[in-house]
Amino acid sequence: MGNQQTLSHYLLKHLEDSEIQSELVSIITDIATAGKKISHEVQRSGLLDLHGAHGGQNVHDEEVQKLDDRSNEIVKSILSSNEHIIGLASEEESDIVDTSNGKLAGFIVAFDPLDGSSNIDINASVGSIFSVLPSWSDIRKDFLQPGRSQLASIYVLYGSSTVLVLTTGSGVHEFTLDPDNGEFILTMENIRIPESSKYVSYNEGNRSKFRGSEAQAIKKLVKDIGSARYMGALVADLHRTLIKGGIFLYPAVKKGDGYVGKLRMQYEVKPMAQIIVEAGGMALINNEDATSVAPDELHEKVPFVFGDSKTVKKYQSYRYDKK
Ligand code: AHM
Ligand code: MG
Repeated sequence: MGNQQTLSHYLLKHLEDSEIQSELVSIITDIATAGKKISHEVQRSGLLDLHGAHGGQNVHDEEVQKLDDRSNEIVKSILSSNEHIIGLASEEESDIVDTSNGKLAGFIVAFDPLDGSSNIDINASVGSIFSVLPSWSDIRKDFLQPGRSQLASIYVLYGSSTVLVLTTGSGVHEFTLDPDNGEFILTMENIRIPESSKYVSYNEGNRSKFRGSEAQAIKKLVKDIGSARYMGALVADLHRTLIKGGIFLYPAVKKGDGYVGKLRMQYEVKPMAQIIVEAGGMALINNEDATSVAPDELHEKVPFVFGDSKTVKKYQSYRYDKK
């Protein structure tokens, strides 16, 4: 293949007008390095005894897998030595990691080191997600900025090939890892979500736990357009939606006396919402634009719906319009 563009060349050109070009290039390059290392481990997980549970639970009371733990260590060790990054927040850590060394302003990164843990042991797709934000002094407060304040949102999908998809606020671009030379190569520029599609994606097993109005809306949607697809790993479900269109829903499910979301604002919802919106789609938390909602706390979980605009609007009309 002639004229291949590597991620670093692309970023230098793409960000040439940005006042924070060198900082963003450095941070995104480090994220890509972490992605390469995790991809390497994911591919060898069966051989390296990295399948199965680690034995502990994370802050969300979920069983931590060995690869979750390993991926978290990889990201932490690479990003904490980046001079521009002053704080990290991980889905697998109970609290923020301060990497400021006394610096007052810089960049903070929230990440889910390995999303879709239930796919690890079965050789199915998993991914990593990163959200890059500016920070001025109070790291803890600055993590609670809404999605539209993100300087970059990135995911790496470890599928049949490893792809890195990013936005820095001007288009969504995909890079594929060339296993022969270890470079991420530009494979899709300015991805736009197809206008509509027949795919509806949600965990059918949760349907009886949805609110009545939600279950009704989804039933109508499936009847109207539906062909079901669900990978159980957000990065993979989102990548399909980005390329093929359709809608993904993880509505609130009944727990005790109330309803709770599953997906995490910082590590999943904010960065994925920015990517979807930047590609021309829509992302919702309840009935609000997901990129404008500010989290109340670090590990907050919310209901999340996203997809091509036509299908999301159809869902909104079924779910929220008063008859
Ligand atoms: P994880 O970060 O522990 O892997 O959980 C997040 C995952 C998402 O990737 C996916 O969209 C969702 O949980 C699937 O949940 P469920 O198994 O309830 O359908
Ligand atoms: Mg996750």
